[in-house]
Amino acid sequence: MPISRRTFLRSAAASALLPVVERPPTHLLPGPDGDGPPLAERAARKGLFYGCCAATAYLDDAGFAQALGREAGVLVPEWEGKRGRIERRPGVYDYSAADRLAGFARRHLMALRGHALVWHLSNPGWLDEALSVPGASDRLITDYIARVVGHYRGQIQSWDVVNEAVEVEDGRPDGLRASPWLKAFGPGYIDTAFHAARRADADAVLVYNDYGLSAADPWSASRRRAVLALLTGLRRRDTPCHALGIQGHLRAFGPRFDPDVFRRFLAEVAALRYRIIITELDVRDDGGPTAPAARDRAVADLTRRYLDVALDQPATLGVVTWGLSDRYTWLATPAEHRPGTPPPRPLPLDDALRRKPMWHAIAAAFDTARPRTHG
Ligand code: 9MR
Repeated sequence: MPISRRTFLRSAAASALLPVVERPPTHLLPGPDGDGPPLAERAARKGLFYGCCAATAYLDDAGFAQALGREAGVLVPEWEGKRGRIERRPGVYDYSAADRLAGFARRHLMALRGHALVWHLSNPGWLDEALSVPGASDRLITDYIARVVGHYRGQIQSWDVVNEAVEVEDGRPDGLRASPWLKAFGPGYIDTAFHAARRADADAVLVYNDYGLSAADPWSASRRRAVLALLTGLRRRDTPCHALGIQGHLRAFGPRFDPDVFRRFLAEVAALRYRIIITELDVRDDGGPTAPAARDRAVADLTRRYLDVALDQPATLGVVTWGLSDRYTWLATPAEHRPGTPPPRPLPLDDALRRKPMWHAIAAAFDTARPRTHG
């Protein structure tokens, strides 16, 4: 049953923190699969949001673009919002690709997430060089953020301001990654970035985003500890970071997922007064049975158990999957996929854009989530 237009508009905002995005009634119709409303609507009914990442190349695929416009209420540039794409030459900003994604989002009345301002990967070569010069200026952070966040001011629901700053293996007591940023400026670069983002857009939800926070193994436990320490410090210093982005790259046949461990972590994050966004959900399905149906079941089962915990935490605002269809996933790239093994099926729609068990798992998790009562 389609929800009322008013409910949709209110809940598309996901919280008082997020801007309302208006979508026309056509978006409330069931998809061609005939098995009910899209994920964006199911999330919005509960005051949550659902979205996914995409790249401009996928928009040229008409079938995919249609599925994207229907299922997702939030769009995230998969890589074309990164510095290596936007500032290829120092001080020369090229927003053409990210703007095309923003235009798609606008036309389909989707909200936009920004990803990612300060990361150790996908940077232009000149930047790594500039950061390695002794006495480098922190304007290498603040100028970029002022320009890019300023360019999208008013269009972005939430920004991944700092991405993946934790790497316990680097051996620092604080668990921070010995990234070019940290080497140039010390741990304060994280605060510098959030303050710059806040100055450039006072309304966007500012997010610290990281991976390896969900499973029960010791490696994930050490990452959780480091992230909690980081969030505690940011809060103590009154740094304007509003939410933790939990990437959620899961493994169906990997380290055990323990709902209680994850639940406790979310509660600790919420107790520090952070909101939570699941920002890059997908499920690796290698290392188990090869039959697609068995893999799909395992992926869906883990997705459901994971999201039931995530959505049970009142601080959680929404869920973004890292892609929509198995047709386009980073897990199929040569760096991630072993030749001769079955193509990965980590996302809600299969490569023919049909809804998979994972889609139904996400739908059911939204359907059973407690409604949010944002002001
Ligand atoms: O999926 C993204 C892929 O297309 C890019 O080539 C890659 C490098 O920019 O980044 C991938 O997305 C990553 C995200 O930005 C941060 N978390 C891990 C994601 C998967 O590597």
